[in-house]
Amino acid sequence: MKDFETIAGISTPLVSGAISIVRMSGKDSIKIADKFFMTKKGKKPSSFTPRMLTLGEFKTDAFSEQCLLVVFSAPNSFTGEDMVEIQCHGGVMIAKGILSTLLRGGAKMASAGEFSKRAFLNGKMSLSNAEGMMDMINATSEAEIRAGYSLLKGELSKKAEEAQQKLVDILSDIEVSLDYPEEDIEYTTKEKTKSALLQIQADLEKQLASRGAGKLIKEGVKVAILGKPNVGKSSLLNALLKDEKAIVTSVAGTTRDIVEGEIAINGLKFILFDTAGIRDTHDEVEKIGVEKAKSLILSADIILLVKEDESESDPGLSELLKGKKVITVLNKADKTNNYSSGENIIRLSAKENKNLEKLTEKLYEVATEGQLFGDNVILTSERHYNALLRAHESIKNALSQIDNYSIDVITIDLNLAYQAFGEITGNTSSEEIVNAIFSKFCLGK
Ligand SMILES: Nc1nc2c(ncn2[C@@H]2O[C@H](COP(=O)(O)OP(=O)(O)OP(=O)(O)O)[C@@H](O)[C@H]2O)c(=O)[nH]1
Ligand SMILES: [Mg+2]
Repeated sequence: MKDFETIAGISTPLVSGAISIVRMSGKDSIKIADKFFMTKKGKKPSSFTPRMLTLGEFKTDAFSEQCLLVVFSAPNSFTGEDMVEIQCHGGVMIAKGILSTLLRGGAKMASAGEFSKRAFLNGKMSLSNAEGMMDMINATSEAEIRAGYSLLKGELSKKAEEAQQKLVDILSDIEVSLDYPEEDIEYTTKEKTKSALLQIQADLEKQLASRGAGKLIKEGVKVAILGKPNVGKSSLLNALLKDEKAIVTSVAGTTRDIVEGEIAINGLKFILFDTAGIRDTHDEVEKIGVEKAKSLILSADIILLVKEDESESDPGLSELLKGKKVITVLNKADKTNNYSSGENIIRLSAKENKNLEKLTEKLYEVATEGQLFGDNVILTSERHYNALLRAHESIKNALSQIDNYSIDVITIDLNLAYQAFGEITGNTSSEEIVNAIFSKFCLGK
């Protein structure tokens, strides 16, 4: 374990609440706690049983606080170092008073993510475990939390470690074959190496292909609601949101600005954008709205093209919609009482809330393309994607050279691949990358 300075920070949000937690990590933390905390019977933290909450009095210059303290001794703590956690009454000033007392006692103020960074540096978790933890903390949908949990559990880093182990095996085989440079050994080594590399390549391709789904999970699926004026776009938005968010009137051209709202379907986040009805207009404000609606098409993942009836003429969007995922919504089905739906055509009534579940099912199906967010690793992070892309490139290079050159030529590429995998586990990442990742964490985390 490395020796770092003892740090202290407030780990709960700085708002008034029921309790706050102040914590310290580092070899002096228990010694510092001894200076300020004592039980009724005069016992100090250094005599406490680790992992047992103990009631006592914490003395600051300004006040004395009755609170709970728990000691963790290295390496059995979150950071792997000696740690002290103080659970005091909530409220900003009490926690701040305790923190400044600890700083006076010799602790250094923890920077954002420093506790987690120490956990990583002390080998308590891999880099991608830590990123998974942060993803879980910041998750706004169930799919995000599931993906974060998979990272935290180490599913991705396990795969990266396995690939690294395979590369080490290959590299040592090559080493051996170079020491015994008879033809046939090199030949069998080449064949063995090739099949091992092809296996790594296939695994990588599967993981890289999950990036699309990973983006949707992290950023949400962007859905633009488009159509002519008065077809019921805003009514549809409101019905999906179960909220009267957008203004609905019988006047064509009601919506001008883009109105946005979020829903979850099967735990996946969808961001809905209601837009101005598309038509030629001389109204200056409406014109801007129509342009905004059209430009939204580019960034949307799915378009809901709302119509009142199937034979309705195209509102002049067909060029723009080329190559996009479009679901046609035939609204106001209550007028005809025909709710039959076809492939990518859903009949519904936004006003009467009928058949909306057909649409949400369809949205999920189209967004995920039938791909299940099951047990597979899903790449939600651009950093991981880039690392695996580099690993893939190096493996590809190695495979393209293996038949034409002496086998030692590929060791350079194999080492590069090893390094790229190591950026996921953290065993080859530079200090800069590590710092950048942990600086995104909260203070006190
Ligand atoms: N019968 C029936 N009327 C509907 C339905 N959905 C919307 N309407 C009516 O259609 C009119 C227009 O609805 P909006 O939701 O404002 O339509 P819009 O497409 O947003 O219109 P613009 O913002 O002007 O482009 C309103 O009078 C709604 O009450 C529906 O499912 N059935
Ligand atoms: Mg509208």
